[in-house]
Amino acid sequence: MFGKRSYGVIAVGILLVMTLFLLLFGSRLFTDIEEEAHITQENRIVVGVSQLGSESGWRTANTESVQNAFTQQNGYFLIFHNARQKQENQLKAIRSFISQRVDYIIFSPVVETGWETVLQEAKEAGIPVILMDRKVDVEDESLYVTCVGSDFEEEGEKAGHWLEGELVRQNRSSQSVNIVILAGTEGSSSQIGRSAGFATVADRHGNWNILEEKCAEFTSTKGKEVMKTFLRRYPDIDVVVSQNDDMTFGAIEAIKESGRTVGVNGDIMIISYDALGDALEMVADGAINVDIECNPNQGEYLLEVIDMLEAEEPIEKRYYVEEDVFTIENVTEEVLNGRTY
Ligand code: GZL
Repeated sequence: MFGKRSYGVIAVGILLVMTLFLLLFGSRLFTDIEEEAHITQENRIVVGVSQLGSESGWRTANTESVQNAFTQQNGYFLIFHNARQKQENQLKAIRSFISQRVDYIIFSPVVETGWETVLQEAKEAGIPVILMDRKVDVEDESLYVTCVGSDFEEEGEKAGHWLEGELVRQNRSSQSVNIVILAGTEGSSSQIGRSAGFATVADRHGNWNILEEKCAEFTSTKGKEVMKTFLRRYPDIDVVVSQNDDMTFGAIEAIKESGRTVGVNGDIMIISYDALGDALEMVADGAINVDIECNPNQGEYLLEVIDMLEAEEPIEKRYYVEEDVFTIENVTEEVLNGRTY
């Protein structure tokens, strides 16, 4: 219908109209978007979160709970940073939150020490700091408002108490028991607390021999590697205490590859922490004897704390999340179907 020349004229005409539109309204268009972003950010509470990494299934669930809590719909502008297990990355992230003048800083400290200076900087900037999951070891506790997390020492004691009861049940409470411990990130409050809590109970039993405690970084790869070392060094291990499920998964692989068996009817008892859904399946199957829950769903607790701070209500120094202990006796279908992580 139209010759080639006509199509060319039409194309040039459309280009001219579009250019004219952008010249007249383009700057306003972008300004509107920018202002909109600025306005929405202005009307929202800006929270800077430094997450320590993504080393485990627990950490993934913890991150999801934070991201599901601090949403635009809930009135928040979330700046989220993953430090990939490095404290220096967390320090950089916190300083960038300070320079961006966020309303709140939340972080899960990868280790307990080395935070005084940056927390002092946040305090001088008038930005409240909330600890998530793990604690910091500081002289001046006014450097942070509160901590939402677990009582790791209690978790360690729960593991010890379970083993006490189990050995009585097996009529082995006076026999020699050889124990190895896969520890989490050295210097993290979860590792410090769980090790201390279990040791408190173990110290009451002269027949419990802790052959070795070794860091396996809360990862399944390292858990398998360290367990292989333990199996080479100690031919008669009775109990593995693994400070998270990811290390447990790796350890069980190593034990099975060595020809030994695990769990309720196995050679080696498995005590684990976190209570991830996949691990609870293994509790139900009898491969893991007991799993001490560590609840990663802290987003709602953090949201409530900030609501209280916004309303200038009094704040506790610590808020503990609810946690349970799982064995084959209480891991029901309902529990398994109800797991959110
Ligand atoms: C516990 C948390 C630990 C988990 C691990 O609160 O700090 O770190 O037990 C995670 O799975 O890596």
